Amino acid sequence: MQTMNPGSSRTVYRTCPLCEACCGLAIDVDGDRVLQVRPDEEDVFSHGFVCPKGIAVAEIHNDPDRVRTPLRRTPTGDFEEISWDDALRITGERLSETRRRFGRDAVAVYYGNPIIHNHGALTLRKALLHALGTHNVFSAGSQDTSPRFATSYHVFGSSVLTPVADVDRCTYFLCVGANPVVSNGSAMTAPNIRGRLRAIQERGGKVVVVDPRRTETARLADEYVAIRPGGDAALLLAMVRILIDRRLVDEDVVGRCSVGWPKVQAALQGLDVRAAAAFCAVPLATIERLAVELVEAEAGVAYSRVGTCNNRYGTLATYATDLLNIAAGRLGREGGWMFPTPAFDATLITRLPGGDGHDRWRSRVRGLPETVGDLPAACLAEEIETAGDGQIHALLTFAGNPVLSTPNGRRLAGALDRLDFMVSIDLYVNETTRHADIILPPAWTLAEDHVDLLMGSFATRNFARWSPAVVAPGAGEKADWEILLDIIRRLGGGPMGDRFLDPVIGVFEKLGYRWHPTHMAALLLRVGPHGDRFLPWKKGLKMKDLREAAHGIDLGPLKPGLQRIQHRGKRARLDAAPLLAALDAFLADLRGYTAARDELLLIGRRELRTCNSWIHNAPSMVSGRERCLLYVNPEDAARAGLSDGDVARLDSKAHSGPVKVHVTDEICPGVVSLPHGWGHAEAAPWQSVAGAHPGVSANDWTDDQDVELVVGQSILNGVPVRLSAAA
Ligand SMILES: Nc1nc2c(c(=O)[nH]1)N[C@H]1C(S)=C(S)[C@@H](COP(=O)(O)OP(=O)(O)OC[C@H]3O[C@@H](n4cnc5c(=O)[nH]c(N)nc54)[C@H](O)[C@@H]3O)O[C@H]1N2
Ligand SMILES: Nc1nc2c(c(=O)[nH]1)N[C@H]1C(S)=C(S)[C@@H](COP(=O)(O)OP(=O)(O)OC[C@H]3O[C@@H](n4cnc5c(=O)[nH]c(N)nc54)[C@H](O)[C@@H]3O)O[C@H]1N2
Ligand code: SF4
Ligand SMILES: [Mo]
Repeated sequence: MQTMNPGSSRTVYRTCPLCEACCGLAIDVDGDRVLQVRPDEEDVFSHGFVCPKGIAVAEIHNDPDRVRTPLRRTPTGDFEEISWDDALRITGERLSETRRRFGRDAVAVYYGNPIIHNHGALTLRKALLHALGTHNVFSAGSQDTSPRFATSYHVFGSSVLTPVADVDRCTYFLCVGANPVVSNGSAMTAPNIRGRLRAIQERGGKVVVVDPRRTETARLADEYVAIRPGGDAALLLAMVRILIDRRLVDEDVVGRCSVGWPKVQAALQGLDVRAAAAFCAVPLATIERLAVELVEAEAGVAYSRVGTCNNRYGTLATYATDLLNIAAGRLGREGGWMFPTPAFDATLITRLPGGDGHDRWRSRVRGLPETVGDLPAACLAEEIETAGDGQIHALLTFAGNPVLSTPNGRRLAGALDRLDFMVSIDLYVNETTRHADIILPPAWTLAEDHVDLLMGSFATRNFARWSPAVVAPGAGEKADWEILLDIIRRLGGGPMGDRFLDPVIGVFEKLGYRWHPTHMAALLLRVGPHGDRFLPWKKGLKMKDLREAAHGIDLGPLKPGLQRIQHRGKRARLDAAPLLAALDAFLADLRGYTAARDELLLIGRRELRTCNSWIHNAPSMVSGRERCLLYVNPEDAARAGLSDGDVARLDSKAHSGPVKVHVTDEICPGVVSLPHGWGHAEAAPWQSVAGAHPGVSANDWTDDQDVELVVGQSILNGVPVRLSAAA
C-alpha cells in the first residue's frame, strides 16, 4: 500500500482485532495518521456496537512506547536498536545453530492469544513448525480453550468444531463460568451480548448465571447461582443424571444425534447427586430445578467457558456441557447448541496442516499431552530447566506474554534467562519479551489487511468480512507474516511448510509472484462452506465479494442440523476413552471428597478495559480507580482482620506476596478473585503508562505443577490460598 497523502481524510471500515466479538470499526484517518475509531453503525454483524477497547485501537496504534525497530538486549539488560538485516540474520543463525547442536526439539515456540486474529501468522504456523521440526510448541490454549478443543476433537471429530449457543433464538440461557457482558464472549462470537441477553428476557425467556462471583452478567440475569470453584463438572453431570432419572431424556433424539450414550448413562449410575451437590456447593433442589427448566424450556441451551475450563475438571466440565445439551435434545436445534456454517472452514484450516488431535505426543519431563499440536504451557519452565535430550535451549515467542499469563510466571521468568537464545515477535518490551535477545516488532494490524479466519466458526450468526489496511506501514516496518516468513526461509523452509509445494511456490516467485496470506485466505474462502469449490457451474463467495462489502456480508442465522459434525455418520461420539476415563476419575475423587474447613480458593476476573496483559499502556485503559484488587467476601475479610483498601498478604504453594483488598459480598465466602494480566513493575522502563499502574500478577500465585487430568490444563481457578493481614 502506498503512503497516503496528508490531508486525504477518509474512513476505513475494519474488524476489531482485540477480542472474539469481531465488531466492525469505522476508523478515521488523515494521510497515515489514525485520528479516531468509531463504531461502524452500518456493520452487518455488530450493528454499531463497540466496547471501550475497540475505541482504544487508535491509542495502541499511536503508542509512543511501542517497539518500532528491531531491538537487541545488551549485557546490562537494556535494549539497543539494530537493523532488520542484523536482527533477522542473528535470529536465523542462532535458531539454526541450536537446532544443529541440540536437535529439533531444542527450539520451542510459544504462540500468544492474538494469533487467533492474525491470518498471516495462522497461515504460516505449519511452515514455521515444519521448518523447526519441534514438538515443543506452547500456547495460551492451556490457559484457555484446550479443554474445549480436546472435547470437540473427541465428540465432534474436529478440535475446532464447537457448537455455539444460539443466543438470538433461545428462551433459556444457562451461562456457566463465563462473564460475556464484560469479556464480550468466548467461543461465542456475538457483539453486544448485553443486548442479546436482554432480548432473551424480552421474548419471555430466562437467563441463569452460575459463577462464584455475582458478575456483571449475573446482575443482568434472572437468576444467579453461586458455585464452588471447580464444581462445574459436578453440577453439569448431576443435571444430566437428573434428566436420566426423571426420564426427561428422549432416547430417540439422543440416538439420532450421537453414539455412545448407553456408556455415559451406565457411568453416570455411579454419580451420587447429593455428593455432587455438596461438592459444587449448589443445593440439590436448585440443581434439579435448573435441569428441569432447561429441558422444559421451549429452546434451552447451556453454555460454559473460561471459568469452567481453567479448573481441575475443565475438560470433564466441557464434555458435561455437551452431554447436557445433547441429553436435553438441543444439539443442532434452533435456539440450542448449534454449529455455525462459517465462510472460512476452521476444521479444514486445522486439519490440513495436521493440527487436529489430542495426545499424539507428550512433554518430555512430565508426560503431559499435546492438544491441537500444543503442549501445556505449565511445563514450559521445566522443559527449559531440565537437562537431557530434548531440553529446550532456544525459544521464539509470538504475540504472547506467558510470564504474566501462565501459572507460576515467576519460575518461567527465571527459566527464560537460562535459554541460549530467545527471540520475540511483539509490539512491546513486556514482562516476557524483556528476556529476549532479539525483539522483532510487527507493523501491527492497522498497517496490514485482515481476515478473521477462525471467529466465524464460533459466531452466533454466519458472516464474513475482509478488512483493508488502514494506513501504510511506516518506513522499514514489516508485517508479522513477513517477519515469520523471513525466519522460515532462513531455517530452510517455505510458506507452505511442504516439501512438494514450497519448490512450486519458489518457481512462481522467480516469475514475479509474491506469496501473501490473503491469497491463502482467498483460497480457503472458495473451498469453504459458502465457496464455489472451483466448480464452474457453482456460485459462491469470493474474496472480491468481501472486498466490495465494506460493512461485511451477512450469511444468515445458524442452520439447524448436524452436517458439520466431522465423524462418519454425522453423529457426536460420546464414548471417547479419555473423556470416560476423566468421568471415572472424577467419580473416584467425589467418593473421597470431604469439605475442607476454612477453605479459600483463588479465581480470576476480567474487567472491561483489559485485554489479558497487554493494553495497559493505553492511558484510557488504566484511567480511574485502581482495578487490580483482590475481591474478598466480608466474612473472610473479618476472619483475616482485613478492611476494604488494606494491603493483605496472600499465600499459595507457589508464592507469597502483598495484594490490595476490596471487600465485597459479590464474591462468595471461601473464594477470592484477582484479575490476571497485571504485574507490570518489571516492564516499567519500556511501558511508561502500564509501569505507572503495575498491579500484581495473579499467575505469581498459580501453580505450574498441579494441572488438570485430560489436557494438562492450568488450574487458574480454584487455587488454594491463605489470606492474612500484611506483616
Ligand atoms: N475485557 C476483557 N475481555 C476479554 C478479555 C480480557 O482480558 N478482558 N480476554 C478475552 C479472552 S482471551 C477470553 S478467552 C475471553 C474469556 O471470556 P469468559 O469465558 O467470559 O471469561 P471471564 O470473563 O474470565 O469469565 C469467567 C467467569 O468464570 C468465573 N469462574 C471462575 N472460576 C469458576 C469456576 O470454577 N466455575 C464457574 N462456574 N465459574 C468460575 C469467574 O468468576 C468469571 O466470572 O474473554 C475475552 N475478552
Ligand atoms: N490467572 C489467569 N491467567 C490467565 C487467564 C485467566 O483467566 N486467569 N486467561 C488466559 C487466557 S484466556 C489467555 S487467552 C491468555 C493470554 O495470554 P498470552 O497470549 O500469553 O498474552 P496476552 O496478554 O494476550 O499478550 C499478547 C501479546 O501479544 C502482543 N501482540 C498483540 N497484538 C499483536 C500482533 O498483532 N502481533 C504480534 N506479533 N504481537 C501482538 C502484545 O504486545 C502482547 O505482548 O491469558 C491466560 N491467562
Ligand atoms: S467487544 Fe471486542 S471486538 Fe468489539 S470493540 Fe470491544 S474489543 Fe473490539
Ligand atoms: Mo483467551
